[in-house]
Amino acid sequence: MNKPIYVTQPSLPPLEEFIPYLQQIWDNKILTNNGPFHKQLEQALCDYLGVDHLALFANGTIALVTALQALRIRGEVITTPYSFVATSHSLVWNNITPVFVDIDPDTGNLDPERIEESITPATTAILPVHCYGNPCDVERIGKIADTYGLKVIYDAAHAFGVQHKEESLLRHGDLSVLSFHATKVFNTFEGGAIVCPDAKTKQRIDYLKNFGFADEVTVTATGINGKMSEVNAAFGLLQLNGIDKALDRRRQIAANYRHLLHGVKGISFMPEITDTISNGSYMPILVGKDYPLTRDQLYQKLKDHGINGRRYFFPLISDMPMYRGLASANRERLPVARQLANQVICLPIFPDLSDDQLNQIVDRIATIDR
Ligand code: T4K
Repeated sequence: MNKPIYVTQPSLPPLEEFIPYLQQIWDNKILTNNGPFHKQLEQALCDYLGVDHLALFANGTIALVTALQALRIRGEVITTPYSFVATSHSLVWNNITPVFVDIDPDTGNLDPERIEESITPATTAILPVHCYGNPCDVERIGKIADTYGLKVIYDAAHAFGVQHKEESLLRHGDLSVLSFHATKVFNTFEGGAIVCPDAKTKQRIDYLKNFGFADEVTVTATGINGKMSEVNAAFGLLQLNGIDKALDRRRQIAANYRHLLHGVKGISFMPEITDTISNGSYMPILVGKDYPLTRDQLYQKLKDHGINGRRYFFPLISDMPMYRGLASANRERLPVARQLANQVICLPIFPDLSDDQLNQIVDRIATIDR
């Protein structure tokens, strides 16, 4: 069997390129707490992403938890069942009740048509996800939020570098939260960030991620330790040098998959979204009734051949034991999300995936009897 291929693999620059960064950390002995690399990476990411303010975090989950704290969100929050568990977990860690709303099958994102019917007097915010980097309907979500006086926090864990209508997708909503986990298009081993529009909010977030400290003796809030270390920040700066090339290669692989799998009966894709430059973060295919194998059979067949796709996002969050009891988790309320969760396989996509590997994957899908 060939070497296993995983759903993703982080791109790593040559190790010797990282040594000078480590040398600087060894020389100045600042390991964390808003050190020089941390400051540099915050600025470099604002410049690269085209956003005004960004606060680095130790990971995306603690950034989500803190974003909800920063805006003092309480009560109920409307969110999607079709995501990684961290989205809903961040609500529960803040004693907030997630209210699951069904999704749009073309994007995997919250369906704006279904949001208003779930708003109650306890609703304070909407927490949508730009699933697979597909932009949410930011205009309509923004309008609903304005009408009902709700905050919007985008879980943008998949959306690094996505441009929508000629600007960063991260400029929408009150806050956007990024993940820089090893499996993401831009990684700092572990890491994350909150993107915010104004300096005052950024300051509150900076206090919250550092136990609430405003200065040596003043604690302004019950903050947490969510800081990114200098090693992670230095690695982020190095990674940023290669990000354009990495995104280009991802987009090329996505286009190749679409081209090569076009016409395979029973296999389809989500439509490409207009006015959007995607980041090729995930490569979801939908396995339909016309395909000779079920989704799970194809998933297993690929696995047997060393091709480790993933069923992101199966099971639905709303079907997990800790959420199942919620009224909004009722099976009948989420038919589109359920259907998608039962159809999707995310195929391997990462910059170092070779054309040979890609052809091998396509061949396994297109050729049924092997
Ligand atoms: N919101 C959304 C919408 C998210 O998708 C996520 C994370 C978050 C919030 C939370 O952000 P963080 O707190 O994680 O920053 C992975 C990731 O652990 C998770 O970050 C990610 N979403 C989720 C979609 O995928 P798993 O359990 O599938 O990861 P794992 O360990 O099975 O990795 C997948 C494959 O990647 C492996 O089979 C091999 C490869 N891999 C993985 C790692 C960790 C490597 O080659 N190297 C590595 O270091 O959750």
